[in-house]
Amino acid sequence: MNKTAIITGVTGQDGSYLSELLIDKGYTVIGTYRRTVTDYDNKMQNLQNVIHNRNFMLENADMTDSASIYRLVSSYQPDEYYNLAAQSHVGESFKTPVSTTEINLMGCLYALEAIRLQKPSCRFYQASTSEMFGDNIECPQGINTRFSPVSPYACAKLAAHHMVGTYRKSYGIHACSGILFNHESPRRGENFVTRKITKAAARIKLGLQDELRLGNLSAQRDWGHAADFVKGMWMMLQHEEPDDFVLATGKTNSVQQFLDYVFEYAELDPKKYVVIDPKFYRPCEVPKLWGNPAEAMTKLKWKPEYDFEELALEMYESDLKKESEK
Ligand code: NDP
Ligand code: GDR
Repeated sequence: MNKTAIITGVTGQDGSYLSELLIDKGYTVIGTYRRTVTDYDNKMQNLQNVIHNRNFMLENADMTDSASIYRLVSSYQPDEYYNLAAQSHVGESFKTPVSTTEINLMGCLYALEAIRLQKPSCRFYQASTSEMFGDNIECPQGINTRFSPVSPYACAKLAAHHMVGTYRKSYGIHACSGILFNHESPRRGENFVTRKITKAAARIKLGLQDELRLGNLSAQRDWGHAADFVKGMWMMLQHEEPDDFVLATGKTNSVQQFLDYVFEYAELDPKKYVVIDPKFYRPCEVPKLWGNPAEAMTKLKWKPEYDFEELALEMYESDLKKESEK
């Protein structure tokens, strides 16, 4: 029998790639989004490849509304539940610490409780994050590295992470946390640094913009492609033993290196266009993320296919096309 999966946060970057993957595998996908008064078409932009598929359904739900999460699990009795919904911007979480915590922690707890009470055999995936390693610069960071979160975003995600482990141990729920390092794509939100850079480079190239304002260029990140990472999420839930896994490429680059690579490809001199703006600095920074995905590679046979250069160029080319068609 075909499986049914709930994906919260389906309109985001990962939700859209995961929907495509699951539909290709024959799943029925229930994707949740939160209604806003304006901009429905824009919200659905990432879902163009699945939105008309008869095995894809959209449901309205808010992660801060326990009743809506409970209703979803109760009515669809899912085989798998992927909790991707989050206030996912680290910098923004300093400005909205309470709502970030409500969404990122309580949303996870509501789902775990709904599963425990309504469908305990449902397998659960939680979107944990390398931000939980925070300012611990032990490198590379792996499954046994000490957590040291330094933002409201990461604190809420770490509490949710522990909640997942607690439900697994206490109730035997097949619940897994994927500790994912940064992953990007042409569908990345425009206020994350990679997309901000590729979009600006494209617009500068086309004469539509003449300045790019950025914050800390020395931060280092382990950047992979979202399409590779959603495969790892699915693999975690197919693994017999529920466990936590790190997904990363195993390589790290600075924001400056990402910037230089994209601008050089676009034949632009970053010095002419980039302005450092303190507005984009965070009260506390995560200086270096560099992941060790050894367990995922051996136990799940997961392996990322994209490298840093392919990722950056795909994002730039996509932005160049979008901006020139506007
Ligand atoms: P996005 O920001 O692209 O997507 C987040 C999704 O969550 C959006 O669909 C958003 O909808 C939804 N959402 C936010 N608040 C609520 C709410 N209150 N109720 C319902 N839905 C809500 O994130 P990504 O796709 O990049 O990431 C997916 C998950 O993985 C997130 O939990 C993120 O924290 C985590 N993660 C991401 C990594 C990355 O590098 N991309 C790395 C590690 C973890 P709306 O449009 O309405 O805001
Ligand atoms: P991050 O991603 O915080 O790692 O979280 P982001 O792209 O926002 O920042 C990466 C690094 O770039 C520096 N930076 C800037 N960042 C933004 N957004 N805008 C700027 O102008 C800018 N200038 C420099 C940041 O200070 C930071 O060091 C992402 C999110 O997807 C999280 O949800 C996820 O959990 C982690 O990755 C792993």
